[in-house]
Parts: sequence; structure tokens; C-alpha cells
Amino acid sequence: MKVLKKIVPALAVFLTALSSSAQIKDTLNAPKPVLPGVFADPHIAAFGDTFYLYPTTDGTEGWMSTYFTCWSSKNLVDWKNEGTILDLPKDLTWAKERAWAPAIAEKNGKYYYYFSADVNIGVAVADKPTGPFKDALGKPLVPKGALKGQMIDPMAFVDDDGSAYLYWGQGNCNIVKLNDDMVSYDPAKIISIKPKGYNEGSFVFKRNGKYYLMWSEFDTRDPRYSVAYATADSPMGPFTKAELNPVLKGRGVVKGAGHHSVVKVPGKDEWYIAYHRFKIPGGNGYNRETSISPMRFDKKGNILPVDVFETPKNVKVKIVKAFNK
Ligand code: FUB
Repeated sequence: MKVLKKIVPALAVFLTALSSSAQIKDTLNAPKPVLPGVFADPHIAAFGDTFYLYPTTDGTEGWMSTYFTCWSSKNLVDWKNEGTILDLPKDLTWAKERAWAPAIAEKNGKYYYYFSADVNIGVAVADKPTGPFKDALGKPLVPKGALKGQMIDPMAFVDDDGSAYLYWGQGNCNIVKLNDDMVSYDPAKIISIKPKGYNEGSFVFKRNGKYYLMWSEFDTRDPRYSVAYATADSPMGPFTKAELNPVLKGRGVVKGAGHHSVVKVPGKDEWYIAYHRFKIPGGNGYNRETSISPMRFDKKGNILPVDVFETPKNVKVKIVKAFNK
């Protein structure tokens, strides 16, 4: 009898564990990527009732791509190729290849496109999210070697009061307030931080008055590539790394999930994360594809772990007066 008393609860625990493990989703069949072919470092944004993706063109060893494309969608599922929006050899005088990791920001009806080119950061401007974009400066906004680490992976965040901030860098996360023109800044005001685990791909957004700085950890060729975050009360920090990290990482056949961006569905508190993963099957750090999954928060505003097997469903934009609100 004594033995039975011990065995029955243990058996109950075992059976519960067995039944919940049976509920674990199939991690061998990943959802299809959202863009056809190999595209990495997706920067997602919403302008008006339309979502846009600005990725790196992937598929060459050493990431030697020379041009950037833009994609648009009304529902985050069906994406239209808007074509090449910046062709380095044609549109720049100062860099020809390594077209990496772009970011878009809108201010006063103009669209500013920040991008890495030959390990410098450039900025181009257009009247529409789909371009045509024109090199704004005729030289890099942040030249190669300006600071420690690589001058890549820009991100521009425009705060509610119209102040804009540029974040960038591999090795360190550099931050500076942009001038009103969005294409200049005071170099003496740059700060460089390195949250624990930071490697590259910073992304910033604001929710309920809190600033979220997210980034990628490990190397993009490493299957452990993943995304972590920290929060602050101001866009320049100080940032405190969250306890529950990483919030995005591969599982099952999904490997190397990282270099992400985040979008809020206009008019709703509904959020999605765009990221790349090794192409399935047969991908690696030079052959990556773009995915999108829902991103949720708990009541305290902590980001909950993302399910890389979950995809957007029935996304509908609620039209609001001001963009992105
Ligand atoms: O796509 C080229 C480089 O790989 C990016 O700049 C990094 O963030 C990494 O994803």
C-alpha cells in the first residue's frame, strides 16, 4: 500500500508530462518563408494601410550583394515585389557591394532609407516608401572605421515628438540623435554601449512609454543566432537587459533565427516580428530566408518568447489618422 501511495502520484506526473509533450508542435515542418528566395535582415514597417519589407539580398558567400529590393503587403502573408530600390554600382559613387541590413524611417512625409554598403552606413531619401531612393549625401553617413566594430546594421527610430535617433554597429551598439534633416548628427554626441551578448542588428520601438532595444546575439552563420532585448525610459538608455532572453531563437528545423525587426499593426496593439532563418532545407549564414511570427507581451510589458512555427493570420489594419500610431 505504501509503495502504491508513492507510485500513483509519480505516475500521474509522468502521464501529464507525456500528454503535454504530445501537444508540442511538430518542429520538423516549418512554415514557408514570406518572401520567395533568399532574403535576410528584414526590416518591416507599416505606412498607411500597407506593410513593407526591406531585406538584404542573400545567396552569395561573404554577403556580396549589390542591390536592395522592397516588398509590400496588406496582410503580412501575400507580398508583392516592388523591385530594386537602390542599386549600389548605379546609385552610389562611394560603394559598390556588401549591400546589407537596411532600415526605413518616415518623417514629415519623406522616407529615409538607411543601409550598409561596403561596411559604411549610407542614407537615401524618397517621397514614397517604394522609392525611387536617391543617395542623400554623396558620401557615407557613418564612414567605415569611424568607431570600434563594423559600421553596419543601421536602425532609425522616430519618437512621438519627432526626434529621431540612429542606432547601428556590429560589436557595439552606437546611438546618436539625428538632426532634424535626418541625414546629419553631431559625432561628439555618439554613445556606444554593449549590452551583454550584443553582437549586431539593433532595433528600437516604443510601447506604453517604454523604449525597447533589441539585438542579435552570436554570429549570423551560427545556428544559435538569436534575438534578445533590454528596456529604458529614454531612447538613449540606460538600457536594462530583460531577465527572459532570448525572445527569438531557432527550434527544430528552424536554425539561426535572428536579425529581426518589429511592426505594430496600425491602430491596434498587435505586434509582429520579421526575422531571417537559415533557408530550409540546406541553408546557412549566406542563404537565409525571411519569416514573420506574432510577438506578444505580458501584462508588465515583457516580451514573450516567439514561436517560430507561428505565422500571421487575419491581419487587418485599422486606419488611423497619423501613420504608425
Ligand atoms: O546580411 C549581412 C550581415 O549578416 C548583416 O549586416 C548582419 O547583421 C548579419 O545578418
